[in-house]
Amino acid sequence: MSSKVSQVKFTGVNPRYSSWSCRGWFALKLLGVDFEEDTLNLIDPDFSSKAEKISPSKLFPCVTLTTTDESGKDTGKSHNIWDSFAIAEWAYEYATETGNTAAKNALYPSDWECRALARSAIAEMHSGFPAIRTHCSSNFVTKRPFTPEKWWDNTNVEKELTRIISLWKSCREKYVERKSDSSDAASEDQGFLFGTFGLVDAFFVPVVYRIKHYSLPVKDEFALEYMNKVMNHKYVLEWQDKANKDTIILPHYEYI
Ligand SMILES: N[C@@H](CCC(=O)N[C@@H](CS)C(=O)NCC(=O)O)C(=O)O
Repeated sequence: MSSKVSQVKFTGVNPRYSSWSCRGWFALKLLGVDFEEDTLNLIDPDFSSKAEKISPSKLFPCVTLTTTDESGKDTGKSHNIWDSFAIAEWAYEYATETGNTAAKNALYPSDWECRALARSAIAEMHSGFPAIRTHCSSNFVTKRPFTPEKWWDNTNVEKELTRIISLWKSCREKYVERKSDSSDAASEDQGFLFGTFGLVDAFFVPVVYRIKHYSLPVKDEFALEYMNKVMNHKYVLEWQDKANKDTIILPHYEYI
């Protein structure tokens, strides 16, 4: 018997800090479904017991789906999708299965060559860049001056930053090439990596914040322009608002 998604619930953690939560949340925004939202607090003494009831890995974001059967009756079952990349892939599959072409094209580029590169860029972001993650922990609110003596001079942060900018450029080059080669690839060009703000841009939002909020030295014109576009996108501004309203301070992400 086939089941149908009747309700989508998003659970994230501390929006002031959680880079992974925002990526999963952007995927649902791009999918364009109505969803309920809940936020857990990493320093709540009951975090672990609350987390294990929702996410099998006890890591967030996690999306919980409620389903109905063919007659529209609640199946009484819920399905959890944890990990930002899994949520992104589920969103694309759901848009595809429900024939929602607008959402499908909002999530990933319609051209397969662009889509393959977008997925590779997301995967590289999802599993890579350990130096930036370690030394510039995610914080959507607090801005710091550039302090090279702290970690810039003796870590791989600069190398990773160079790679990130080169990855952004290769996405953009592929998009421009495919746009002129194939009418299928020609989404409206708003200057994002593949035209409009999609999953690939969403996965780089926390990196853009790290660059801006740790005042990392970026001189590349394209990168500067791209980062400004990202920070002014409506979903990013919405997340920024959530982060600004989050008053729970996690000292180990704040006073570094
Ligand atoms: N690879 C995972 C990482 C998820 C992750 O590490 N989430 C952090 C918050 S940003 C978390 O839930 N931490 C819980 C804990 O530290 O107990 C993803 O992409 O979703």
